[in-house]
Amino acid sequence: MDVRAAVAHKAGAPLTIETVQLEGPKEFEVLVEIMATGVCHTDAFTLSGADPEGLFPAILGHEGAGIVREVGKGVTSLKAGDHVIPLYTPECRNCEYCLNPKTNLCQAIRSTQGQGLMPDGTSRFSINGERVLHYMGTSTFANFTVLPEIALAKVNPDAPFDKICYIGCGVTTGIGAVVNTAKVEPGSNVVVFGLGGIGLNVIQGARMVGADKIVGVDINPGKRELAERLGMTHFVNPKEVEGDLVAHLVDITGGGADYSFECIGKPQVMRQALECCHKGWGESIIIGVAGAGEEISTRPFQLVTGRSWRGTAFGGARGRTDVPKIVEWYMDGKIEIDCMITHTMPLEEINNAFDLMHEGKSIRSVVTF
Ligand code: NAD
Ligand code: AHE
Ligand code: ZN
Repeated sequence: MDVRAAVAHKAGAPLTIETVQLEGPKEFEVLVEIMATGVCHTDAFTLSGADPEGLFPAILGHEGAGIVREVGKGVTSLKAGDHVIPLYTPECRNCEYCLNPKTNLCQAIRSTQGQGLMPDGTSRFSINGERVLHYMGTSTFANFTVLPEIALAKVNPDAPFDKICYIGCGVTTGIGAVVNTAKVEPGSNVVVFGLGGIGLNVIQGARMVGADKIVGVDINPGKRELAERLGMTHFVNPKEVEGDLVAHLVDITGGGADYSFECIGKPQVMRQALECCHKGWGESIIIGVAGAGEEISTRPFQLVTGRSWRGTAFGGARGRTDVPKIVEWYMDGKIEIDCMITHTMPLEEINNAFDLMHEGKSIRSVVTF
């Protein structure tokens, strides 16, 4: 079938809106009509050329919501008409990783997914017979896409697509990092670096679990107001701190953070996030994604003296199990989403979503089809 998609032909170039051919779902695959998709910083990261796994031409996008239109042979858990959220971290419930409660990183299809291919090693997308690659197994910057059954969470059909698409990455990553990965306890002091689409969800997650001080750090003072609304108790702009930022944060938290979260993707900030943690027990969680060749460093003494460095993907969430629950949290008013969706636009204006992100003017832009 012909579909409308934003195609990334090469690194650093704007996306182009084109008609693309999409093959129907094969065995254990599902055709989904995408109704809305968010634009995450990771899409910009891959488009920039900094992603070691970035391949072109591809259809980016991994924060979508839509409706099942057709299921391939062997699909049993979904049917046409079901409302779904695509999962870049699938949940097969069968692999060594899914069977280990310590991780959410299902590996059933990870190798083909990283090559921009479906599990059978081929792509469903093409333009005039030339292959176009999938991205993160989701490719939500198209009005139709094909995904493996294990990469779809079935959600409440009353939930609005243009809001719950954000649960496909940002909301789940931020809240999940607090709840699943760090397991922040009530009364903890938390420092969040980067108050964008991910960091704000870390903040609302920290508020939800009853954190005490929730310190937000961002070089853009425009992020302050929304962060305060979502639960931030102290704001720090590193550009306005006289002296050492880490010492300042240790001071505000009365000895260091119990938990810190890096939601930017900058190795030098990751170091600050680790070093502002409390001696003896502070844990720093890396969420931000850094470019090819970048590395983190610190004095080993930071770890010897009880701080620990950890990371999280998709907030440690098991998508088919956890994503429908997070949709219910939204429907029940337990978490906020609407206030973070600052812009909504048609697919034709998707490049504007990237511009707004780079200019620091948006939190989340959502494309509706
Ligand atoms: P965003 O652009 O919305 O937010 C980034 C924020 O960081 C902005 O508010 C910006 O002003 C701030 N910032 C930039 N440099 C800073 C500095 N030196 N000090 C303090 N603040 C600074 O991005 P996002 O969508 O929130 O994504 C954040 C990061 O998380 C990206 O690296 C993205 O790729 C990554 N990410 C990871 C996962 C995961 O599963 N691990 C999931 C989603 C996103
Ligand atoms: N491909 C990059 C890393 C990108 C990355 O870390 N992606 C996160 C999700 S970011 C969503 O916005 C992730 O899920 N990582 C785990 C995984 O298996 O990809 C690289 O450095 O190669
Ligand atoms: Zn993302």
